[in-house]
Amino acid sequence: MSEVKKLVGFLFENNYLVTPDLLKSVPSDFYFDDFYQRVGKDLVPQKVKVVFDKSLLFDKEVLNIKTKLKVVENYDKEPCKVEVKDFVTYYKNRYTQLKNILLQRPELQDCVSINRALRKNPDEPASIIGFIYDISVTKSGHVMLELEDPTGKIKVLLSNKNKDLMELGKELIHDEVIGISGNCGKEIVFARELYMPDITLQEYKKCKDDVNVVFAADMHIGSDLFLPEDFGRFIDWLNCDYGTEEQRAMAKKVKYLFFAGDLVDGVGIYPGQDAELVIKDIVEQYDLCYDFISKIRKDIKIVICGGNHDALRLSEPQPCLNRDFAKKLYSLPNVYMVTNPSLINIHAIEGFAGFDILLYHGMSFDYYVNNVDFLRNNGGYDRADLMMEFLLKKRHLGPTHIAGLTMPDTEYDPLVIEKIPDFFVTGHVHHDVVISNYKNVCLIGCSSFQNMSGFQEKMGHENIVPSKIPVVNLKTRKINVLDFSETN
Ligand code: D5M
Ligand code: FE
Ligand code: ZN
Repeated sequence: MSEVKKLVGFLFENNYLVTPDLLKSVPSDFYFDDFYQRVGKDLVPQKVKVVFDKSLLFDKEVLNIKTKLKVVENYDKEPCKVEVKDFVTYYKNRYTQLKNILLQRPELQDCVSINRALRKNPDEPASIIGFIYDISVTKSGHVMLELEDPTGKIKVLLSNKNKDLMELGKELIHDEVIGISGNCGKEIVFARELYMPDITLQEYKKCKDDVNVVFAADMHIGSDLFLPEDFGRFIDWLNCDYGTEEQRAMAKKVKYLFFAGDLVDGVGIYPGQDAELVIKDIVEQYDLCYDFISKIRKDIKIVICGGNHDALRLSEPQPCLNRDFAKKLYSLPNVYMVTNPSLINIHAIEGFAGFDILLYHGMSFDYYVNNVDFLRNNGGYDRADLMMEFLLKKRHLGPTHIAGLTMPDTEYDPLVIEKIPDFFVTGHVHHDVVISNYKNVCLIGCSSFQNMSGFQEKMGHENIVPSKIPVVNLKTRKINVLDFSETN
């Protein structure tokens, strides 16, 4: 007799309802004897027929794995009136934060203020740390920078004879903070070395529990291009109700799920959006989002941040989703609302430090793809991982002032990447999932659940690939990408 038949007989005898849905949920590795020892022998026979709780079919070991989630950094300040002088304080703070990171390098220990470097004699060595105020290429092909710190501005020459400097020069952008060591000329430093705040090599962590974490973004619920069937299949898979046996086994181990923004399409986000909306009310858009997300197993911890389509201010950091608009989502016990960006620690259990996840929607990518040749010529929007690497080197999520809108916090700059994460996860681009590793930080660019828009087509996006989901195993660090599209 098959294992499933034994189960059906047993449930029937004890007056439990056997539904087709229940039968579909029986795990591929189901053994009746195990089930009987675990659950069956303690089951109370029913007087009237009742539905059997299908979660009991799963191995208790997996279901009972403890999970832990802590929001490490969230930007939960109340909005306040912004004045021009706040930007001055904001940039001073950013300078101090990034300078402190750069000062961890022995080569920059004896750095001086720009004011002092300007007074040095020709040929004297000097190290300085400053914002890039200007970048240009001289007639003879050298890169000329102008660096600024709170004491002044100075020119810095990157000679075209120095190949390493020329390579680094390709990645430089306005307003990032760098360190230079070199020799002084008259009101100029001839650079010998250029230092970015960059990250150091990280420990490649693995945990002892066989658990999975899953990343998604950009459903754009409410848009006529949202893919409800695909998203529905994803939810069914999470509930072990969809996919091959192997895929369902993978779903069973999912304990954490992250959404990296643009959950809904929003209202009034761009001119003429109304015509492309099937749901024109923001609350109804979030309500439909709730209808999907509320179906997910409650033992999965779900983290949500907003994006530029969510009903939030565009200045970064963006606050958590609006409590009135997304009221129903807030009612879910397993949902954690976080800001964009935020840092979340998962699975810090039994002496293990857990994994830090930097979650960022990715709005600043638009500026960098369009303005940095180095990024555009190396895959542009197809390579969210290169953009993440680019930002990690600068230790900032949007260094260039005109790259996006910023809330000028007067206490510290929350967009500085102070703590180096284990995972850096973004959405926004809607291209195929990208996975990469930079100094052992796992970089993941999510796909979407929205078909290509007219705007994306006009902007020349060729690789819009919705409905793909990366599944990361935290024990092995193996990553599988699942495809929930219809054609799959
Ligand atoms: O927009 C995200 C999508 O739109 C993504 O595919 C990039 C594309 N996009 C957004 N701005 C630009 C610019 N400036 N150039 C090229 N492509 C762009 P979202 O509306 O957030 O879903
Ligand atoms: Fe989007
Ligand atoms: Zn977006």
